[in-house]
Amino acid sequence: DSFDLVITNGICVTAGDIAPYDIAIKDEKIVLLAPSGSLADANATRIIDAERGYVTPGGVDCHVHLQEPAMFGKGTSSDTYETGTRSAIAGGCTTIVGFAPQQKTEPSLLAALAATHLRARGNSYCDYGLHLLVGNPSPQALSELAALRDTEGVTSLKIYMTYAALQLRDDQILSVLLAARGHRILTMIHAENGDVLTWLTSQLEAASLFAPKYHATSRPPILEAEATNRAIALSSLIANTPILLVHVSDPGATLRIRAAQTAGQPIFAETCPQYLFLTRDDMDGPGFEGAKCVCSPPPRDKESQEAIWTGLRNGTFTILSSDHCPFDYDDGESGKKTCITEDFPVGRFKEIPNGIPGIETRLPMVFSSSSEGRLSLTKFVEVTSTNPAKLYGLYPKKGSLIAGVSDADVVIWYPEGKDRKGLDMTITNGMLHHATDYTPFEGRKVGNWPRWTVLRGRVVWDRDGGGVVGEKGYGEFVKRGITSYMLEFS
Ligand code: DUC
Ligand code: ZN
Ligand code: ZN
Ligand code: ZN
Repeated sequence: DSFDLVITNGICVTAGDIAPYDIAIKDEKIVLLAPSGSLADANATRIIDAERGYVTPGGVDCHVHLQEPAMFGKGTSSDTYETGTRSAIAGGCTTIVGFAPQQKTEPSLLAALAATHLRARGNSYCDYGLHLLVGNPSPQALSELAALRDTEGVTSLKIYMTYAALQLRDDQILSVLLAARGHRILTMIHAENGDVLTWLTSQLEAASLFAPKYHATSRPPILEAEATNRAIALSSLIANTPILLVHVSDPGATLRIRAAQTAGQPIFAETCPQYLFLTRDDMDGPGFEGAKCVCSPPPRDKESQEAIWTGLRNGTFTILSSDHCPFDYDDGESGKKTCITEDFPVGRFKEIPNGIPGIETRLPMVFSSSSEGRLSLTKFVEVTSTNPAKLYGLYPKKGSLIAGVSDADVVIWYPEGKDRKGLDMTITNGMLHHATDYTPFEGRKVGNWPRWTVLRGRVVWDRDGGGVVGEKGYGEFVKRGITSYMLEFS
């Protein structure tokens, strides 16, 4: 038999175990797992010697904003589908799920989806799915859920409890949850109390407090905990409809989520690298640099970081996504994070687009933490690949290394130990492949990086042999099924 690609001499890590075996790939699929070294001389078009480096399933990042029209009123995405997905594969991520945003003035979800397909199609380096971002839960929109699921392969929605342009009232949230439940569609919720943070923002502005660091003051942790609690309460009213709380940053919110899970409610939660690696002090940088770390919810304090790590370890958080939501710091007119004007010489936190880039740094930063004992390697794979694939109906095509079943999406890391070529690197924006003019993680050390990224059997990233060697357009739209987790709650 001849294979397209063999990966020999690697130490494979899945959510279930760590073991040395060889992987054979044919026609875009993993077709065989065999004892380590046994395929070293196999008949294959290409053989990669992993040199005892770890081999993991390709990363699955299900919270990525690319090329969305200005939804929050300010800022233009600094990455397109092309540049964002190029950045993804260079960081070991082989599948993303982006957002198709429906504006408040737009009655149809299907129309919003079609508009996003036009931006993404033919432009992606990695495989991708789409969530519907519901800005207007009109009767028409909610009547389209069946078609979304059965025809379009879209099985999840995102709704907001904040942002004037998107914020839903509680009764609207209930309508969305009820409709979603009927079709076993998963609802993602951005839980911050929008009315209160708008009021706090006016208070700060009235006191002439405009600097980036006041972004954190305007969004204290209790706003997130309150809205998280409310979202959980609303989901319980609809016979415990499963929900996913996105980008959780606050220990109080985390405790509430854990309590609901302990009580048997189907509550899922996501966190992001910014809540593990940044604090609010990073928004107090020199000059206006603090704007580079402005995202919502804002990074919190050191103790909160510890609580979020604990929540990852103990399973409160099902997934870890990047929430890549990029805006240039200072490039061109639109989308700038610097909003310094004559009237506002220290800028104006209220005008800073909320969101940071991180699609490429997510896996290396969190993987490196495992060598510091923060997260086991199996847990790393679970929260960055396997669980996102299960949660969003991509499993077992994505998120694992199952012979005969899984797509051949694989990341090969550098061998650990002496002569660790490529290890102990310092992140700089210059080495990244997005189009954004900064990274909030500039200067941070990482202990490893994807050496090769393989997408459906093709090497698309070869760090020592050309860098990005994949092509735009090779990435395919993936129709998703019903969340694996919801099958338990039918
Ligand atoms: N929410 C997100 O999910 N991404 C960036 C901005 C925001 O508030
Ligand atoms: Zn194909
Ligand atoms: Zn959000
Ligand atoms: Zn987001």
